[in-house]
Amino acid sequence: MNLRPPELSTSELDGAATFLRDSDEVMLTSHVNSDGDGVGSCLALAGLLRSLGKTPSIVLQDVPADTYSFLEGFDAIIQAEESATRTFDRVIVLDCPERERIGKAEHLIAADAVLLNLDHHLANQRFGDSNIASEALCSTCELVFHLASHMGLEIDPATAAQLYTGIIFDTGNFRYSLTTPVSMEVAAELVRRGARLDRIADRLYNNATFGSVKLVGRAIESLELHSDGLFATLHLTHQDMQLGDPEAAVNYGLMVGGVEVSALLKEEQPGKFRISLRSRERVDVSALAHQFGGGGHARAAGCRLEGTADEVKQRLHESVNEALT
Ligand SMILES: [Mn+2]
Repeated sequence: MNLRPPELSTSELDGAATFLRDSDEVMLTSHVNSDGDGVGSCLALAGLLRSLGKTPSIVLQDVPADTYSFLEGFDAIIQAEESATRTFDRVIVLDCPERERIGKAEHLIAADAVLLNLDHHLANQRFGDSNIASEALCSTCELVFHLASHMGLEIDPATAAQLYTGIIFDTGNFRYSLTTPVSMEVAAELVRRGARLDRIADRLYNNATFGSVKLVGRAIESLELHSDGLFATLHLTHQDMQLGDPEAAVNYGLMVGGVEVSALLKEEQPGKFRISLRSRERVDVSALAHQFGGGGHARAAGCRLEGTADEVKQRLHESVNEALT
């Protein structure tokens, strides 16, 4: 079954396929604080490379969330700091728009290494020696599926589960605007190949800690509206953050009718905030996050800001107002 979208050219896929076939010992990495798509795509591509007789190593700056530990190969992921004694001269960077965002995994890349970059972010900088960065794809996992199909590689149930995980993570269960008919068809094909959709959804969405669920309540308590109800903020203090990390709380801002942008301020260190941004339709929050050194997608993005909570809200508020005019 050929599901490939027209935006993905045969020559691009051929280039990536040649890179994979010419690799032997190869490092796979993704952006810092890797998410479901980064982890899923690294694990899936590693499995596909092994099926070609290659020796892939997944190296990430941060140990991924335990949420993903049910995926095959999770335990073999190497944390960048632990193994900086060796370097790789062939590297595949997945789901990462800028080379800087791989963080400490950079230490394991040889100075003259050849890089393949596989991604779907809007602002991808094409920093690889070969690149596929198509915004027509819902996720890097979808891209890995098209690449595997193009190469005629078999997708076994473990690979199907890894790819399906990234697709539902990045599409918010097929709700965000980057979901295409093709991404749904790819997901259906992965279910056909053995991805257990009930089990995967349960692991991803019903697996939070007690503290994180309680924290959603605190975040909702902190909900404020600005700009005549167009901009919502939620704020978790440094003290709150000791209980957990309720990323999904940002979505409660958008549940209020009329809100165009929702921002969740998480004070990870005193005076240092990690900001999650979500938008309905009018504002490209990846552009907004980019103003503050962050990035992401048009409807979901993030950045970091320093100051008091009020100062941070004010700066975000000004940028949102600018974006709305
Ligand atoms: Mn992604």
